[in-house]
This record gives sequence, C-alpha cells and structure tokens, in this order.
Amino acid sequence: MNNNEFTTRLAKAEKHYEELVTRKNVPADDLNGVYTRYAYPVLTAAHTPLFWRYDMDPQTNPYFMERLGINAVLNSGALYMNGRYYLVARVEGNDRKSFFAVAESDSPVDGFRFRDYPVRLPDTCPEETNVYDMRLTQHEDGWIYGVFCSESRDTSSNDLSAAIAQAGIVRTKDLENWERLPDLVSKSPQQRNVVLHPEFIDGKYAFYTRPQDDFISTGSGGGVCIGLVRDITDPVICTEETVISPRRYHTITEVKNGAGAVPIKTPKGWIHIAHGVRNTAAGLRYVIYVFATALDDPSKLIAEPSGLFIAPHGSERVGDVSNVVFTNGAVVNEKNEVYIYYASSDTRLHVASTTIDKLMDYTFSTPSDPLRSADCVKQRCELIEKNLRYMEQHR
Ligand code: BGC
Ligand code: BMA
Repeated sequence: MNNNEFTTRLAKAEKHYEELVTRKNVPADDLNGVYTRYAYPVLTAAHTPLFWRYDMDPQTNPYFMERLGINAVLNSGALYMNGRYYLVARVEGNDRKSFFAVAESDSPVDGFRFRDYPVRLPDTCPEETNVYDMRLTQHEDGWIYGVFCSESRDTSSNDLSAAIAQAGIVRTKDLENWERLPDLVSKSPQQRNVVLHPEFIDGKYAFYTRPQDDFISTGSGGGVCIGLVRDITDPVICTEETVISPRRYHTITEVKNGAGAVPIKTPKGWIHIAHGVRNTAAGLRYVIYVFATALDDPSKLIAEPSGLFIAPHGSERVGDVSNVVFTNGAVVNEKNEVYIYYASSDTRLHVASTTIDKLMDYTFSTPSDPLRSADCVKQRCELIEKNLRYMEQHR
C-alpha cells in the first residue's frame, strides 16, 4: 500500500481547502454604481468538506481518491439571522443529483463553511428524484420556510428526460431539523421558482408562483404570479394566480421568468430580484432583473426598471450550463446593506453588494423598457439631451 501517496495528497488537499475557505474576498467592479461584484465566488464545489468527498482512511483509500465527487455548488437560499449569514446551497454530486447544505459565516462575502452534514430532507415521496433551488423565508408566523423544486420523472411520456416539477415545502427553526409539509397545490400542472412571501396577506400565506405547462416551457404561463393559501399545512392556492411580472416579447423575459430572492421590504415597495430567460442560437440565456410591488397590495406592479440587473460577465459565462446567472437568495443586514447571492452558469456561487437606498434608487429611477427600438432611441435621446444641456450649463 502506498501510504506515502495518501499522506502527501491529503496534506495538499487540506492546505488547499483551508486556503480557499479562509481567503478574504475583495470588491471587484462597481462600474454601474448599482452594486459591487466581489472577486471570488463565495461557494464552489471545492468548498465542500473533504470528508464529504474522500474516504479519509488510508486502509480503504490508499490513493486518497475522491469516492463521491461534488460537481457544483450553486443556487443558494440566504438568511441573515442574529448577526450571522446562512446559505442553503444547492450542492450537486457527480451523479447529477442535487441536495441542500447549510454554509455559514460571520461575514456576508467570505468565510463560508459547510456544516458537517448536508440537510437531511424528510423523504416523503418515493418518486421525487431531484431537489434544488431552495428559497428561505423568515415568515412572520415564526418559522423559517424552505420552498424548493421537487422533480420527478414524467412516467406518462416515453421521453426519458420528461419530468414534472413541483414546489416542495419544509420548515425549520434552526436550519437543522426540517419538517416537511405537503407540496404546494395549484392549478398549474408544473411549478418551479416558487417563493413564500414573508408576511401574511389578508391573513393568508402568499406564494409567488410560476405556472408552466410543461417541464421546460412555460407555455401559457404568463409570468411570475401571486396566489394565496389559507393553511400552510394544507397548501392549496385558493385564489386566482394573478400575474405580477409578465413575460414580454423581445425582452429579457421572453421565454420565461421566475421569482428569485424573497422580496425585500423597503419604504417604497417590495423589491423583487428575479430571473428572466430568453432563447438564443447558443441556448437559453438567464439574467437577473428587478421589479417592485406595492406595500399595501403586493400583487400590484409599481416599478419595472428596464432590462437586466445582473448578466453573466467574463468567467461567469462559462460552466455546466453556460451563459446563466441565477439568484434565489439575498439578505439585508441592520446597516441596510444588501447582499445578493447569485450563481453563474450552474457551477458556483457569487455575491454582489448594494444598499437599500441604492436598490430603491435603481428600482424607482431607472426608466422602464419602451419595448420597441424606435422608442428606446427616443428614451436614450431624452437622456442625452438632458445631459448635454446640463453639461453645457455646468462645465
Ligand atoms: C435541472 C435544473 C434546471 C431544470 C430546467 C432540472 O433537471 O436540475 O437545474 O433548471 O432542469 O432546465
Ligand atoms: C432553471 C433553474 C436553475 C438553473 C437554471 C439554468 O430552470 O431552476 O436550477 O440555474 O435553470 O440551468
């Protein structure tokens, strides 16, 4: 047995792991003034503990080989609680199955370490094959809810990739013990990207939904909707699912859109950080966008800043599913700083920071999309004209 190889490789892996998780993050570009990207991903496959992947016993693993590799760490729910930052990441094994795991840190931008064990989700449905993209809602009822996508094979089809997506629901007080509730019931045959609103609306639980006709295509689904539920332990949407953020022709939401982070309550309205998808010759392109709904009526759209908020840049553009940025978690701390956790290309998790004031300014002062080139030119010319006049007077 080559014990030497084991020892050398283990020492190297441990050193690399410690360097990675203790590396300080640094702000990168903030050219748009809206938010600051950070230079290093906050979570990657290499952030998962070595003892999740390797057999640590030289007797049974003489070459110190990975036995159960991790392929990616991505789309994470996020929570800020008692001065600590928590991420419930989507972790994907080399076997393509995802699961959830809690990583935590005192800093919003670095130092995240996974707990020893991943989340052991109550296994209530034998058909459920894959789970992913948990949104964490600190609800005013006192529970922390996790709403995630539960995927099963569509056995009514001969196509082996045909699947059914539903919204699974769990709740917890400590991110350690999870109680599974029944899946959300809505009129739509499929649901993905479902988010629970943090407050009661008319005494009911409110869900942001994304009705879709089949697994990939939203079909008749008109966009991000809201629907109410009377009893969270019997979660049936009892109202019409009304569209709050519609998909539109020739915009970043043309093919589909979906709720992302739990909406952020600001003095001017609920700010939603969502995703929009369009189709291209190179496949689907996912970007992040923002909209706002009214405080007194969260089903009323009150601001729709034009176009994308975050698009995949540079190395973010490449990964398992290239040309994708996706978010399902953002937090606000007591300093009113906002941290948006977004994954790139279904491979790694990044963070961008802004403040409530800046986010409001972006949301409510960015003009909305006039939807036609000619009108977009008019809109831009108005800005140019205003600027040239101002610059002439003030320079
Ligand atoms: C994948 C998700 C993806 C979805 C739709 C699922 O099987 O795990 O990452 O969003 O398919 O493409
Ligand atoms: C989706 C999401 C994500 C993923 C994205 C791009 O539909 O639910 O899991 O990031 O596709 O593959």
